[in-house]
Amino acid sequence: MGHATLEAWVDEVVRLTLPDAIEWCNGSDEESARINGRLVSTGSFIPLNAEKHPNSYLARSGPNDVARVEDRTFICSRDAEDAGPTNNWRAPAAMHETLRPLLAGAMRGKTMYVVPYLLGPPGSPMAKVGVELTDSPYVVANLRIMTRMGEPALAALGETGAFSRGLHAVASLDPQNRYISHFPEENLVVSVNSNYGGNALLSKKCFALRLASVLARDEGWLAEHMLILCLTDPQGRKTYMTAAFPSACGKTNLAMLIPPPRYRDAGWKVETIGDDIAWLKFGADGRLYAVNPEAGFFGVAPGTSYRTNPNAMFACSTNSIFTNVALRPDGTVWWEGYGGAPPDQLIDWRGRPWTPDSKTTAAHPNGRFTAPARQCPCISPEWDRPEGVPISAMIFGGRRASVMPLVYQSWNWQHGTYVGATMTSERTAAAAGTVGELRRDPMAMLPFCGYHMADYWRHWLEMGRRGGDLMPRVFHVNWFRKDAAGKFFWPGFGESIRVLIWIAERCRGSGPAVESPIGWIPTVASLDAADLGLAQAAADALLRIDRDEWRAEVAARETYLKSFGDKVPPELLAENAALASRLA
Ligand code: GTP
Ligand code: SPV
Ligand code: MN
Repeated sequence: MGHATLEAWVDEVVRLTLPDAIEWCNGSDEESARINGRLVSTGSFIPLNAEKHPNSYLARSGPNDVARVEDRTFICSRDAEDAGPTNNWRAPAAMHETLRPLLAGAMRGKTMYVVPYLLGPPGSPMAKVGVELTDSPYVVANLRIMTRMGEPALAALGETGAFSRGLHAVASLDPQNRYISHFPEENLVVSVNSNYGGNALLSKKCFALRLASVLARDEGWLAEHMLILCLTDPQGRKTYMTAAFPSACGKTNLAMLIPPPRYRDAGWKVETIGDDIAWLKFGADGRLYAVNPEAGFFGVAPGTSYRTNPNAMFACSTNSIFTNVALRPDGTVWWEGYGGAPPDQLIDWRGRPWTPDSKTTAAHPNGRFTAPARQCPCISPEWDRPEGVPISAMIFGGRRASVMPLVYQSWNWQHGTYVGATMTSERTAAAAGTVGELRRDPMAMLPFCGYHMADYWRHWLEMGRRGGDLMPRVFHVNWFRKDAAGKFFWPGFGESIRVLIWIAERCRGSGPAVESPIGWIPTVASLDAADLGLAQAAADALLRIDRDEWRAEVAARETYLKSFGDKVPPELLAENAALASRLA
């Protein structure tokens, strides 16, 4: 028996987009082989070296279709006020009118795939079903890695189950007519004219964050742009943490951290539960539990190496897709920061010959790997636990060359909400825009919050009132502070274990800290960084709170918060005023 609502929607989309064929996906190996074969035969997939990268492929996107496009992303709520000042808004009826001619006949000559997928562990009370209709076999191949696609979704859906709808048409890839449009009241996303990442894999940012954040507001939970990790100490005690960093600011890397030998030998361990998105809900014991809605990683390739993140390198060594990276003559991949000297000869991400003398990068800075989470050597055995894992710490962070210390702890949930709401980070290549430009990115959710940002802050505060003292402790980190020569003070990657250990100790109520105007900070000694070879001045600078810089920061935050008008929660203005007086 079928699902009448789903079938009716499929019929409606078929009548509009006029595909030549329809394929219902079940996620089987046989189906995957067939779709990958089709991608190879059309040249969309280049099979990689069968020994070094079994069942793996390289894909190249359109050169003007390489990242999320925030200016082409729309929240089409009935009321403009619900989208808020940080989102582009269009009236739902007007957007449907705009989309109709772009979709009409858009799938002519193509196959439309019906892709049911489950977000969250099977059997989890938090799991949700989505269905994406797409004419892109590349999207299907990616969704098969990124989600629990096919059977697990159909089982959860039954004949009457609810699902979120995503309609995706590649169309002509015309950037002027590119629309990533969300209709929260219809539980619907429509994406046309892009075939890249978060614009086209509608399970990811479109459903698991933008639509889900609206569901979370209405149902009393949180949908966040956060990694989830487990830190195990030498006594075997586990501390579960989430961290929200903006795109390309280190979530995947922190989630897969390998402690340096001294810590590993002592018994410290980090395991990954998720690297990009967390759904958090109160458990029966009143604590906040997190699940990873995804089943794969869509990770930034450049900078990923056997030195910086071996776990990611192993995860994407087989059954993976690489998009917009460089190809070596032997059918393996390469990117800037891969490690070692650049090869003499490459084919760059656009398919052109490349040599170390070339003026352009070999890989696109937002080139990515799509890899199954279960292949990650450090994946937690609890990563698909239906009930999720209880979170003790939530960490915010961004790229800040100055001002922000390595780490500090907020006083409480309300102050932590303020710390998240006032986050600022340098822009990266993950979205179209000027790389390096400083911008506010509250909770790393600026591009992903599906409703009014100030209402979202209210929802955070409301969650805190419900959770009371059982809420996670909230921290802020910055791996990207620079010295006068522009070099990072902090070695980052595995060495950041020291910061996680301090955080875990603080969650247990121990761990030395000094009170600063902005929150508790560790002492240099408690970071156990003597072996890092940091000069004392650098070590001090990592934790320095410069009052003049901070006074300017607080003034800028006041302007920012007040730009949300009446809607800004008074608690956040009060926190800013309190910080101002502590700095005075
Ligand atoms: P999205 O998938 O876009 O949401 O990004 P992400 O937050 O998972 O970022 P990711 O971990 O992929 O890191 C992005 C870039 O930052 C990569 O080039 C990393 O090598 C670099 N990076 C990550 N952690 C560190 C760190 O501790 N120090 C430094 N200097 N660079 C880092
Ligand atoms: C991000 O940009 O935060 C990503 C990649 O994780 S994308 O799926 O394109 O959103
Ligand atoms: Mn992301």
